[in-house]
Amino acid sequence: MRLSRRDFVKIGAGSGLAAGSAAFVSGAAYAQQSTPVLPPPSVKAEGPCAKSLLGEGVAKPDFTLDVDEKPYKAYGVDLKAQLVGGSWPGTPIRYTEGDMFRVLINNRMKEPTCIHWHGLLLPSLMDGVPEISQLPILPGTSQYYEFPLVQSGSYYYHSHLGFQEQYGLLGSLIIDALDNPYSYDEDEVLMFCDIPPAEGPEIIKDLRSGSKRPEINEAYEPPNTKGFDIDVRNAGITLNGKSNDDPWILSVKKGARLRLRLINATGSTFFRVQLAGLKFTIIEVDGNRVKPFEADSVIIPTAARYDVLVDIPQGGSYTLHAAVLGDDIQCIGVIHTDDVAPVANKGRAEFKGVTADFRSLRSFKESDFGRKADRMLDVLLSGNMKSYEWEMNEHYWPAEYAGPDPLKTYLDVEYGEVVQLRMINRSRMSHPMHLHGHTFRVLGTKDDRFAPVMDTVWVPAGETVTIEFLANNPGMWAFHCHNIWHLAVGMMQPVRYVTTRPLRDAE
Ligand SMILES: [Cu+2]
Repeated sequence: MRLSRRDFVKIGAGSGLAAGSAAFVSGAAYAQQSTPVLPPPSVKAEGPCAKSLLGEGVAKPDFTLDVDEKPYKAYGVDLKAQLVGGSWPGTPIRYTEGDMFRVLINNRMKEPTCIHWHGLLLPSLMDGVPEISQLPILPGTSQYYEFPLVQSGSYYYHSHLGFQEQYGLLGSLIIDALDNPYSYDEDEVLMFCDIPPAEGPEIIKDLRSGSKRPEINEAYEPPNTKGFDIDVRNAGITLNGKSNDDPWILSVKKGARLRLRLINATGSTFFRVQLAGLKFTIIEVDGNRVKPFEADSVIIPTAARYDVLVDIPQGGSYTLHAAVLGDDIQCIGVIHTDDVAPVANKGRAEFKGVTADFRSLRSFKESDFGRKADRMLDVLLSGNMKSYEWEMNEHYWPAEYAGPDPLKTYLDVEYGEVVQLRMINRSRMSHPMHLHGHTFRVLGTKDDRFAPVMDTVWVPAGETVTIEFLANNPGMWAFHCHNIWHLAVGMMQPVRYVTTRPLRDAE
C-alpha cells in the first residue's frame, strides 16, 4: 500500500512523524506510551524460522532478512561473522517515500539480535534497541517491523546488540523521494565497512590492558585537526564487500552524471573521500537536502551518509580513495567509462583543494523552528583511555563491558519542546554522536537559520557542538556515541519523553 503525502501531517518543521492515516494507528499507539511498554516477546518458531508467524490481517513482508552466523575472511583475518542473507554488507532494502516499511527478521543464529533502522523517523517501539525500545529477538525466532516511511534519502540498518554490527550484521536502506529534485544517469550505493583485527571481546581486552594509541607513521589527518586518535587499527576496509586486492568497480558511459550514496557503515572509522581529482557536489547529508556544496574531498564520520553528484567528463578510469583518519590505510574503488579498462590506482591518496565536512553545509530550506529553545541540556563526553571507559554526563549506560557502577540516566524532555543538547567533548578523541528517532539541526556552523539537518554528528576532540531538535516523537530514544568500542563500554544516555501529547479525537 502506498500512502500519499496527504496522509502525513507534519507535526513540526524539519522532521515529523506521520499522523492521521489508518496505517499509522499502530505506530501512533506505540508513540502514545509515556513509559515504554515492551512488545510481546518474539514469536517462537517451529522448525525453520517462523513461516507461519504472520497471522491473518497482517500484510506480507516486502523483505525477509535471514540472519545467520558464517565464517568470513578478508585482509587475512578469519572472523566469526553474523550476516544478513549471507553477505557483508547484507541484503539491501529499498523503498519509496510514503511506502509502508514491512520487514521480517529471522534470527537463525545461536544468540539473540536486535535490528535498528539507522536514521529513520519511526515509532519508538520499532527502533530496535535492546533495553530501550524492544526485547532482543531470541535465537530461532522472528520479529516483524512495520511503520510508514515519512522521509527519503540514504540510510542503513544494523544490529544494536553487542558487537554484531562490527561483524557484518548490517545493510543499506535507501528511500527514494516521491519528487526527486535531482537528475543523474546512475544511482549507486557505496557502503564502507571496516574489518576488525580480532573478535570483539579480545579487542576490548587489549584496549583495557593499558596499551596506548598505536604508533602510526604517515597517518591521514583532516585539515585543522592534529592527531586524530583511533582506538583500534583495523585490518582493512571494504567497499560494497570488496577489498583492495579485488576492488569494487563501476562501469559508466562517458559524460555520465552519477549520484553516489556514500554510507559509512563502519564500527569506528572516519574517512576522507576523494574521486581521482574530480570535483563533486554534496546534495544530501544523512538523507536531508543541503544547498549544493562543491568539494574535492569530504570527511565522513562513522554512521554518517553523504550523497554526492559527480560528472564523469571524459573517457578514463577514476580511482576513489577513502583514507582512514588517524591511520595509514585506505580503501579504493574504481569508476571507469565503458570504452576504457578499469585500472586501480593503489597509491597513497594525496589530497588537494576543498575538503568539506558538516561545518561546510547549509540546509536547502530554512530549518529554524521559529522560536527559542525551551530546554537546554549539557552533555559531557569524557573518557579514560587507560582503563578504557567512555562516559556521557559522567555515567556509563549498563552494557556488557561498561565501566564500574553503570547507571541508567536519561536526558528528560517533554513533548513539543524545542530541545538543545550542548555536547562538550572533554576527551582527546572524536565522537560520532547519533540520536535515534529524530533529526536535529547542527548549530554554529554558518547561519543557524539554515543549520544543516542530520542524525549523526562528529564532535571533534576537545570541541563543543550544539544540536537542536523538536521533541515530536514520544518514547525512549537511544542517544549515544556510534563508535562501537565506546558504545560497548557504555557511552550512551537515552533521551526520554516524560510527557506525551494530550488525548485528542481522530481527525
Ligand atoms: Cu565515542
